[in-house]
Amino acid sequence: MQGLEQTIEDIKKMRIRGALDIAIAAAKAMHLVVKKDAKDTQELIKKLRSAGERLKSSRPSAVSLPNAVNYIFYIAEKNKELEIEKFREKISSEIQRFVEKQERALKKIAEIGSNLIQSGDVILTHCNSDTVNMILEKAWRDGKGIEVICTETRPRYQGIITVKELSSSGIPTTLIVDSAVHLIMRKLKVNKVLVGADTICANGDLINKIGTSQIALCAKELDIDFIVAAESIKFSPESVMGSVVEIEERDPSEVIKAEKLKDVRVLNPVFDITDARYISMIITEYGVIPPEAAYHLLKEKFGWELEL
Ligand code: RI2
Repeated sequence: MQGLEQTIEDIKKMRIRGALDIAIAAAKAMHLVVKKDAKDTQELIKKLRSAGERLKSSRPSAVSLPNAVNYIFYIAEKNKELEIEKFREKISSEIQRFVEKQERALKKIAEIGSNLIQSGDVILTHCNSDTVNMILEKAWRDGKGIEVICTETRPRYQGIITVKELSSSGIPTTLIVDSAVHLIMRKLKVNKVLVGADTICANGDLINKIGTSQIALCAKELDIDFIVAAESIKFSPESVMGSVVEIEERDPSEVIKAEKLKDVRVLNPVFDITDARYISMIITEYGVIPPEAAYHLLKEKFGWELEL
C-alpha cells in the first residue's frame, strides 16, 4: 500500500486519476495515517486533519476527493472521546466500510446503467470513466450488441485508455478526434451519450472533462439522450451552500511544448460545466434520477455534512 506523500504526488501528476479512484486512494492514504504514532487520540486527529487537508488540495474540481476526506474527519470527530487504540480500530473499520461502499456503488451503477442500454445502441463517450466502462462492459456481457465511439480527449488523450479497455473486452469501438463529435453523431447515428462525472452540483449541473459541455450541446441539437453516470460521492454538498467548483487549470505544456510557440498564451482548463438542462438523466447507485433531483439526493445522503 502506498504512503501519503506518494498518493498526493500521484494524484497531482494524474498517475491516480478518475474521480472515484482519487477518492478511494485518499481514503486508503488516510487509513495509513490512522496507524501512525501518537500520544493520544487528539494528536492522532490532528495528524489526520493535516493529512486530509493536504490530500484535498492535491487536485481541485472532483468533489469526490473532499467528500471522502470530510467523511473521515466527521467519523474522527464523532469518536474523539475514544481511547487511542479503540479510536484506531473504529476509524480503520469505518474507512474500510467507506471503500467497500464505493466499490458496491460502482457495481450497482453498472447494473442499473446496463438496463438502460439496448442492442443496436451507438453510444458516444468522452475521456475515461471507470463507471462508464463498467456499464458498457456489463451491457456487452449481457449480450447487448452495442457500438461505442470514443473521443481521444485532448490534451492528455485519456480516450485512448477507454478504447483500449473497451476493445479488449470485445466491444466494437471507434476512436475519433474531439472536434469530429457533431459530424460523427449524425454519420454513425449515435443514439446515446454516456459520460462520467467529477462533480454534480446541487442544481444538477455537471463538472466533467473539458469538452463535455460541447458534446452535450451537439446531443441537444440532434435530440440524443445525454446520460451521466455518477456515484453519490461525486455530488457536491458545498454547492448546496452556494460554493462554486474551482475548475482546474493544468500546465500549458500538456497542450504544446513552450519552445514551439513564442508570445502566445496557451490555456489548459481541464474541466467544464454542462448545464443541467442538457442532461437527460443521472445514473446513481440509488437509481436513475433527473438532474433536478440532485439537491434531494444531497439532502438525503449528505445530511452529516450539511448538518440537516
Ligand atoms: P470515474 C475523469 O477526470 C474524467 O473527467 C471522468 O469523466 C471522471 O474523472 C470520472 O471518472 P480525470 O481524473 O470516477 O481524468 O468514473 O481528470 O473513473
